[in-house]
Amino acid sequence: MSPETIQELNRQFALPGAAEIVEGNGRLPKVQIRTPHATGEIYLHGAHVTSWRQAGAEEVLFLSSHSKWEDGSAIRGGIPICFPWFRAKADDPKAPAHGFVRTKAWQLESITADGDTVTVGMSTGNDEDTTDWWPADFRLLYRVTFGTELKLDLAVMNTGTTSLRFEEALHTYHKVWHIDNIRVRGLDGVSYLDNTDANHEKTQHGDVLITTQADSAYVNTQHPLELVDPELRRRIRITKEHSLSTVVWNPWREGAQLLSDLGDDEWQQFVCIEASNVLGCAVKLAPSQQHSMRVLIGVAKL
Ligand code: TA6
Repeated sequence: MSPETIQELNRQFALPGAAEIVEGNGRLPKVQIRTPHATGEIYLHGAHVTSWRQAGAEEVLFLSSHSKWEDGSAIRGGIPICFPWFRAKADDPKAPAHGFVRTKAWQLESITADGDTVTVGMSTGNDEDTTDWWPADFRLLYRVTFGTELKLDLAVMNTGTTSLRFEEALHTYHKVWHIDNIRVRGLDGVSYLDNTDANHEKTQHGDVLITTQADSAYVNTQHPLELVDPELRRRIRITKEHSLSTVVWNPWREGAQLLSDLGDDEWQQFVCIEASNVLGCAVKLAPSQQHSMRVLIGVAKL
């Protein structure tokens, strides 16, 4: 993006001392947020949150040192937005995995401050590229609030004249000290589809420990979760609204070897915990209807 455009965006949206648009990796524009309680950043590319931390605390999100930073590619790490399908598109193997909104520039709509929080609003919608993949009229409005908690609100509007069926996921890469020593609490007894085992349905017993490749879609669950990291001495609390599924993923060594945008051994430094509406929990939206999925991420000391 040209410096003039960044200058123009700052003229329209910057909050001096709290939020400004700067040139990020790959010369992609990002909104940089600094408040007395937190810092964070979100790229216009994919409306992709790539950092959030409470003031004086450790980064909460993982970001690959080998990520691509270009139009048409997804950033590896942070919070990719998966829409309007999850994983491969069922009827078109050539379609981009996880849909087409995480690999394109969104429009910056607003930056507002409320006390010590800053909220950034971005939007995208159908265009000639998207209708090639998915013949639907839609608009997404994503609002991210950076404060002592991180609040995500993804609103989907059906702006067409026919009903929509879509999947969505906020594919959050949580930074961990080492994958061997973390656990995810809150899914005990919940059914999940194991994508490492032909999506067979299984039941979770106790906390989720990651001891091999994990790719589990927990279905019909609105439970709040906790990611416990003894070495970082913190608990990440994840609560969600209007999300009926949660996906837990780590590629492990063998899966990571297939990912050119992940550094050596970086697979040990994250776990994805994804608030979502996927597989049997996909959303149906009548014309003019709107659906908002919300996620609240907080940090507490262990
Ligand atoms: O959310 C888990 C998952 O669907 C895995 O199956 C794996 O494909 C992961 O997403 C990463 O997908 P990506 O297209 O970002 O490499």
